[in-house]
Amino acid sequence: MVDATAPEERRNLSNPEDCSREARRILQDNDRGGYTVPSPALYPFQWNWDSCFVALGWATFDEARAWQEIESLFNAQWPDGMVPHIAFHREDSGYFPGPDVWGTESLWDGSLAVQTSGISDPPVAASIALKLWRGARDRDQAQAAAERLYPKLLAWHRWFHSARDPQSDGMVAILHPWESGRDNSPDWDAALNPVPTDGLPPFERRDLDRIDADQRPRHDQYNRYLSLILSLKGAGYEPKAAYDASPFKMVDIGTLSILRRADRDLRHLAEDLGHKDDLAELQDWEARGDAALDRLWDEQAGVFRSYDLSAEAMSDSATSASFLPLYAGNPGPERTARLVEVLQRWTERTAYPLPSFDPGDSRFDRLRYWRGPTWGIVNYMIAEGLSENGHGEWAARLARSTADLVRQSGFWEYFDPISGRGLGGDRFTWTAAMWLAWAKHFAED
Ligand code: 9WN
Repeated sequence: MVDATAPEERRNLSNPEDCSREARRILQDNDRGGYTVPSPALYPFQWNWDSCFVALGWATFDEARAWQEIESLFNAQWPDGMVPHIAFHREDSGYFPGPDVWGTESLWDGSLAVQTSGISDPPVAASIALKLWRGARDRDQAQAAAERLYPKLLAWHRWFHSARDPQSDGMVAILHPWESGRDNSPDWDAALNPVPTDGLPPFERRDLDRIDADQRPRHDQYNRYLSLILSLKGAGYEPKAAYDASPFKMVDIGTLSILRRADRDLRHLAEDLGHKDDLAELQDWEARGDAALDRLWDEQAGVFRSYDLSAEAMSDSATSASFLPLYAGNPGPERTARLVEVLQRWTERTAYPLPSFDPGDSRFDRLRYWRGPTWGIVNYMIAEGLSENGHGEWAARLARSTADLVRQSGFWEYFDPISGRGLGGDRFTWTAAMWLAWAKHFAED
């Protein structure tokens, strides 16, 4: 089982230069030739939003490699525009559920370039592509890459706004907790309860070979994850059939916020590249996104929440994703101030913010995956939103917290928000990327 970083390594990482050297090495060690794996033993394939964040890290020392990271992800895009959450470029039996469980090999007359999962991931790609494009030193390379990517990004966003929003009211749904990237968040507890688990085929989790069980989702959740995959697979992953068949239909406040920002950033990319004909469609998506975000504001609690479309009920939890509407754009000064009040309360209870779940809630669990621990990528997005909404001091605080965690504990997948102990996978690529592209600038002597 993995545990805290060796003391010697920790000493080395207290120096920011050594930290940056190690972060670059982590990306290089996990480069599989055009794509980067999150952590080789735990997640040996290409993950969608991981690759996007990782591209920001590559861009700090190898711009060509950064573009290649995003382009390799879009090589796995489905003909209907969906970009899967995992691309299984090579065989590896070390992860469950692998390609055999997803069974996407025969789809599209077997024409997929790589085997993939059958669900998507939070669409950060357009926002990352815009950052790469606007910050690029090699303009010719950036022009060519952005032109190649743009139609693919547009097709993916079209897929979200049609396949996952059949009412066209902006309430874009996820059909599996893994699509949120926040697998076992308390946001999904109530909606997962009715998911049937009778008659599931036996399966063997591989994550528990490597990580302590108290840092991972519980088994009853894995049963439900598998049951949902089988329901989508049974519908042939056909968008309408899958949407109708899925017992889990959530408007995730995280995905909705990320998509809202990505629609705006894709519009900026369209403007920069001169794709004027697409602007009206993009603006329409932005307006729908605003309307949906507005519906998810809880005035009494002063936070945004997710929404269960099947039960027609707001989720009963406030999670770190409740702050992502700051990243989406501009929630307005009053709502922003209310969110900052909640942020203040949460950080009073945790030395290393931002916890992924309300530390005052009885279900808070400082070790268990998305039910308490702090994640660097979430801190990054919320900090972007805070700084753009006039709260630079708070943004810097989250960046310093992330930098301290890395320097004290190492490049872990996630961290105990109370002790700062590293959790999950070690030498994790998106944590390395967040250091290089962002947190290192806030490291204090
Ligand atoms: C399922 C790769 C991924 C991240 C997710 C994180 C975790 C997978 C798992 O790892 O999810 O997709 O098996 O636990 O929750 O955000 O993209 O790092």
